[in-house]
Amino acid sequence: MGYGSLVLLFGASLLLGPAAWGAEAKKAVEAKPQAATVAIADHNKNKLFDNLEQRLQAARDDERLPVIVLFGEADTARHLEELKRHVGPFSVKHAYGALSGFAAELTKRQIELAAKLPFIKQIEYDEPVYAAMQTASSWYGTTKARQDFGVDGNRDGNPLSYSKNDVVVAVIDTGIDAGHVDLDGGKVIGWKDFVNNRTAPYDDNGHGTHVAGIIAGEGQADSRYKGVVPGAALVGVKVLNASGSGSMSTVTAAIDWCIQNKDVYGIRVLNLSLGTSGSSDGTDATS
Ligand SMILES: [Ca+2]
Ligand SMILES: [Ca+2]
Ligand SMILES: [Ca+2]
Repeated sequence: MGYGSLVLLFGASLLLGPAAWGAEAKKAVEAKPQAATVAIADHNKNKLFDNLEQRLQAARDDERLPVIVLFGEADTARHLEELKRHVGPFSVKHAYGALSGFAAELTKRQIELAAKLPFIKQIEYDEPVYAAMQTASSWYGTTKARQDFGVDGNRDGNPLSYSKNDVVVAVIDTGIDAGHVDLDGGKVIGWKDFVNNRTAPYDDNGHGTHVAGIIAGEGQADSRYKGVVPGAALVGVKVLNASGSGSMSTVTAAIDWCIQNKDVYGIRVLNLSLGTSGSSDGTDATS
């Protein structure tokens, strides 16, 4: 999955306004991925994605590789038990719920055995992902939408308070600093931390806070940097660590969590300002 395809798949571009480049954003951009290599797709339809097959060729039989496995039918728990009976034990990193599948480190031998089982749909290499910065400007139409139609994200009647009845955007990133002057006052109405399992919102990198500010910043620190929809509420989902990096399986776990908690927080939009090397054809687990 390339950076561009993430934006298209999740509609993130609609919410990314003019970039305010700060030290935090620069720090994140320094961690950008290398040039694209192998496609994130299964061209020869043998259930093994190209990015995984390339690594399998170079791996020893007992070497462990991080993978994302999808099942053909629902019920992750039942298929996981069935798979372990066939290929032997392994520890699960993420078991998905809205999606039928999981992420884990499997040996080359386990992967090759799994690919032959009928209930396995596909196996992908779990690509590392990196924070990225969007340079969208007014030609995305965000300024015009606000001016012409009064689109500001507030939908619960009070532009100064935030609830699940406002437009709610889940920011899947490094976290959100909910004490920032432009993001405080209860704007962050939900939080999930897939990196350190902390229960209160924080951001140990700065990229997620920067992105959250572009989406929904109140503009109190500097009115020139008011967000695209200052009345929107946010849900922070931390998938990238303090260095701004993570893995595709964790991004997928975050999307899975957002879908399962969509009604709890009124989530309407997912924002993923991150990318990886390689381009997907839309059949990978994250898509
Ligand atoms: Ca293949
Ligand atoms: Ca409101
Ligand atoms: Ca404020």
